[in-house]
Amino acid sequence: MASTIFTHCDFDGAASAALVSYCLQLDKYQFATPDNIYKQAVSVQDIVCDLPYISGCNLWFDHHGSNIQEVIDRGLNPANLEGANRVAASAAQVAYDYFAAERELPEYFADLVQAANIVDTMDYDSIESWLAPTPANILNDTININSESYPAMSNHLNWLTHQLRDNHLDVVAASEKVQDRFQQKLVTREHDVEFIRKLHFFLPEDEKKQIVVIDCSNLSFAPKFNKTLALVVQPEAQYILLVANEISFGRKTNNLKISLAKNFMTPSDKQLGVFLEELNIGGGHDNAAGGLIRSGSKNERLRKLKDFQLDLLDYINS
Ligand SMILES: [Mn+2]
Repeated sequence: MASTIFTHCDFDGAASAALVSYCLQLDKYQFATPDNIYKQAVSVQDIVCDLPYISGCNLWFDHHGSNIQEVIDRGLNPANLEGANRVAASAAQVAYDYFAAERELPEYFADLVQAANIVDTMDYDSIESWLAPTPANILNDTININSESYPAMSNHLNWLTHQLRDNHLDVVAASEKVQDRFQQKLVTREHDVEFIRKLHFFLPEDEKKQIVVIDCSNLSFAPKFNKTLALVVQPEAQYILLVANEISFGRKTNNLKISLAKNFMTPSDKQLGVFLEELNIGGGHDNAAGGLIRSGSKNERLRKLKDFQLDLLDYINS
């Protein structure tokens, strides 16, 4: 039976899968998130890239310290697992170094790895360079457009991974399909920035205007946008807090979904994931984290959100 490459549904996921696909001559890809990979039928022939380790898979390529730590916590030695894992800027870099040690790789892969490193670590020194229409940014920005369904996005990622396996990323970025998606993306981005401009605010207690808050909990719909675009409106803010209703079975609940991110240009040493874990409402990484504030009524929700915002402000100022 042919092996499947299970990979993350993002740019690094596509880039690392493209490398593995070329080197092992496999062309079946499945895209997953760190959460839903555990529900996928990963068999002993399969390869996992840029996602948590799945016991018994054939090869694993990853660069996330948290995933490597999880392997250690499970009583396994990461060094003994087939494939390659170490903390690095991208899974593509880890896979590249693994295969380059034993063979000559096409030159275009070096550029692909460099692009994955920048995109996956948000290694930009300005908003302009983050939004600049470089081939890497264009490919990354067009992975999901117009709130496409997951199957539609997977379909695009499948095409993209094949393209990146066989071509330089500049060629793929210049293709009609990607350029067409990019034009659509620019239109929605424009809308998203205007939307954030209208909705954003700072807490009165936040004298230094550190946390830009985007509260969508009074909206009747669930907006889908990249909250980091708040930095276009407020480039000096250090943190972005997005608040939205939790939707369950198509209905709004009284619970609030919160997500937090740092300004990628000036990241502090605060651990946002640890902060949410300690409040017992969520978790995540140092630079980005998310959680759920549970409440039984609208009043409780308002009170808990206010308490949370003040806790966050305290933590940031501590
Ligand atoms: Mn990655």
